[in-house]
Amino acid sequence: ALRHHAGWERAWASPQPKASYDAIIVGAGGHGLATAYYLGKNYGITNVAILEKGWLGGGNTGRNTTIIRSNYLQDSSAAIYEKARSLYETLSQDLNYNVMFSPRGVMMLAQTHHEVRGYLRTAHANKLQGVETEFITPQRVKELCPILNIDGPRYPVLGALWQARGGTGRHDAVAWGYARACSAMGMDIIQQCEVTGVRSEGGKVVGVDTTKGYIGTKKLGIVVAGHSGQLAEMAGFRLPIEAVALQALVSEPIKPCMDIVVMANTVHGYMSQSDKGEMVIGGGTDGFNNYTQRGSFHHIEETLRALIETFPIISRLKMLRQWGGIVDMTGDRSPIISKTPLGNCFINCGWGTGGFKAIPGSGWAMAELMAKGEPGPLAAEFDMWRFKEGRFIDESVAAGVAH
Ligand code: FAD
Ligand code: PYC
Repeated sequence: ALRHHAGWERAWASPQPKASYDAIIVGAGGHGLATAYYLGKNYGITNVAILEKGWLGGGNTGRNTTIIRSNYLQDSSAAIYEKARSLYETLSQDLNYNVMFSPRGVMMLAQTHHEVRGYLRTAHANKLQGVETEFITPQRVKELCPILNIDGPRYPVLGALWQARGGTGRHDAVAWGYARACSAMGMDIIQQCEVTGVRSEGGKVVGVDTTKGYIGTKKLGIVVAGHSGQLAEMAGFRLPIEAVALQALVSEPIKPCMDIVVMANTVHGYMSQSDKGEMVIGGGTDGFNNYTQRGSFHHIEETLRALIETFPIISRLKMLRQWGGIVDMTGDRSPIISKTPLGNCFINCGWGTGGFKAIPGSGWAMAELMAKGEPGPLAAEFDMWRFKEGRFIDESVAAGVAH
């Protein structure tokens, strides 16, 4: 059947780099591509190159478990994650590309009294922020997810934070849809093009060295997730970011048995079912810094042990695939969307274990920052200097994934 694909039109062009651009984005993950897209769509800036050292969407964007929600505690977080979630609602129509957004509902189990208090607080905060969530009883948990064992054995389910409009999307399609739209606007997506240096004059960025040669630019956006520290070093500043591996795995496909997403953060595991029937599973981050896109072995055991307690019916499932991504963790578990010490050089990073859900909102805010040179309301609180000044945006509970 593949020979019928021979005449298919490519979704995006693969040009050679021009000598210079109005803006260069480093990193063709979801956040980099969305930044480029909204630069074009919202500000008419289309003389843009997106430089990618591997293949587009091959970083964390193509490696995540696709959970989308906006049930964060702090106002600035709720604003940007809810902006992203609401953009996801119409993203397929906006891009004319099916990103398979599935608002099937996301449930975060409360399995200790401390967690009950924490999630009640989040539900109250979300009400004030206009984000629809609710704290639900164990009986409602069981109704929504009959395969869940709410009695324990280690930690009984005491309730859950439920966001009915949260869900999942197709991660590759998000990258591909934005890429096609960027290419259609005349932007250059240049894969296999690693940025190896950042050049400046008079305190302002003037271009980048790459494996395809020097490319000039008036503005630079660094959007490289786990490699942010390396790019920042090239641009002459340091970031409060740690790179660690986060892994996921999928089972063999089975009949539909679960139509929501469940996160069990006390026992450290979460699960949803893909359209193909595979159970999509993940756990916590590695406890040490590393750049292996793999993750350590003991986490697989710990995650599966936790999920077998929570969902006993998966105990005899075979696992098909396992992989990891390098996530960029900040101390307060919130992102950085910021100007930098280098003029006309901007950075978007620190989404850590939770940035897939944020892609449209993050791109929207980063495009505004790059176009205007100053952050708009969505990005205003997420500058990198908050770590120096102690203005933390603590989201360690809402991040959901064990760190
Ligand atoms: P990436 O997609 O990693 O893109 C950065 C790109 O920069 C890469 O393609 C890389 O090759 C490129 N790059 C790096 N250095 C250079 C260079 N020198 N020159 C050129 N290009 C360079 N988030 C959620 O919201 N929900 C989830 O369920 C979820 N699950 C996850 C599960 C796992 C296993 C992992 C690893 C992550 C998960 N995340 C989740 C987090 C989410 O995947 C990330 O926050 C998000 O994808 C980051 O996107 P990005 O575009 O910033 O980074
Ligand atoms: O941010 O919701 C999330 C998430 C779940 C699993 C990994 N990240």
